[in-house]
Amino acid sequence: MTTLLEDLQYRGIVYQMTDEEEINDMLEQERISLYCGADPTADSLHIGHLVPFLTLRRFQQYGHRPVVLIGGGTGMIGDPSFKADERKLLTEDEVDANVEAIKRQMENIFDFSDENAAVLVNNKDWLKDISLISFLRDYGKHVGLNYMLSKDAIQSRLETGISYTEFTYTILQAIDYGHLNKNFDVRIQIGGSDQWGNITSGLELMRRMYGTTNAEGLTIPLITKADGKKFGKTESGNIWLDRKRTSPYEFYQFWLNQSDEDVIKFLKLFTFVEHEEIEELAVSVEEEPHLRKAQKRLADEITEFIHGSEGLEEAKKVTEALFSGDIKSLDAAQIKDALKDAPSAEVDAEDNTLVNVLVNAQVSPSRRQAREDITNGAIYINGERMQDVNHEITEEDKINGDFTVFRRGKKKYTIVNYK
Ligand code: 383
Repeated sequence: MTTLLEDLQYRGIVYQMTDEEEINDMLEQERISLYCGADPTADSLHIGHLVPFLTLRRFQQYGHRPVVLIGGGTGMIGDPSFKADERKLLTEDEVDANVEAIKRQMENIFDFSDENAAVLVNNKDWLKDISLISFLRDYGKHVGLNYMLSKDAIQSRLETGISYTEFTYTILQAIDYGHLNKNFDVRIQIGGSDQWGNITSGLELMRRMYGTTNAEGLTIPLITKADGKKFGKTESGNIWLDRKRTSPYEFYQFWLNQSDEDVIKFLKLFTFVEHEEIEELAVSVEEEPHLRKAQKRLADEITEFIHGSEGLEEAKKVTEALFSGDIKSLDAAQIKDALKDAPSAEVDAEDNTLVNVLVNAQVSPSRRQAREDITNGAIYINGERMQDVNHEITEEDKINGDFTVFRRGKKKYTIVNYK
């Protein structure tokens, strides 16, 4: 049997550990509690949050208890770690609303019911009661200024500027670790590599305040891509877990489109697929890359995990419809979603001969070409071939009485709206 730490190492999940031997002993000999936090800076998590929280789940599968922290208190301040600029403060109402939204997402990711059920906490519950005098006397007194200034995570900000507010952030996260260690017996804090400074601040504060020596920290590497581009971003921005921000189809496509160079690494980091199967998929990437088996497995696994089996089915249905051209099987919202990146045009509803619409919407470059395209069978209206040069666009050709999807040739889609 692989140990938990061996599994994490196989998957490339471990970047730094305060004490590898201690951590391994703890994990092998005891059932411990450990935590990871997220600040409610938006009303959804994005895939940049996934690896740390999936890692918490891996610990849960090995019998440990995850404590999931949502930073309703720290979210009022803003973590400066490796951030180029000062954050704009959110209002308390905004933060509270974001906390609720993220809570719901966490509830989908973790098991809150079994034996070593996950626990969800909000640091506003304890941070809000600390008075200014207590903050300065009871906590601040144990934190050396040189120590804080030496942290990599804020070094760059010393040049560009950092407010006292954000500078203090690390003390709040340190207070959290102490609180969770005392009240929930939390022994490890995990986070992305950007959190190393905050995690070690916590250990330092606990050692000084309470003499704690049985707590550790572990960080996860920054996720990189073989092409050097930033992971997790597309043209349209972040890939979010909230389906209203990133649809299951778009989410699925994101994973399906990962390169052969990256796909095995991502299978290890983002899925619970067993080592043996991952190795088989690695062989498949080498020997039969055109089948894209690894990409399909990756996309299936994560989409189902985040959006459930219905979400995955929907994503596949849209993918399939677009591939076969049978878009009639989709509803209006699914079509818009599938063709989000396709060009769209607005044409005069009165000027409704097919030839004119094709030219005005720039589907075909000229009237002559449009007629040729039609007779050649290259033009599709809502997925159905149209070979009548004299066709006129009527209400029947409008999906929901609203828009028409034209296709020229195999793949060139255009969405046409009417004015
Ligand atoms: C707050 C209070 C705690 C412990 C942690 C926090 C949040 C932490 C933070 N984390 C990031 C976030 O919220 O800012 N100060 O967006 C991200 N995390 C995780 C991981 C990551 C980090 O939520 O590297 C990516 O997802 O640590 O950037 O007591």
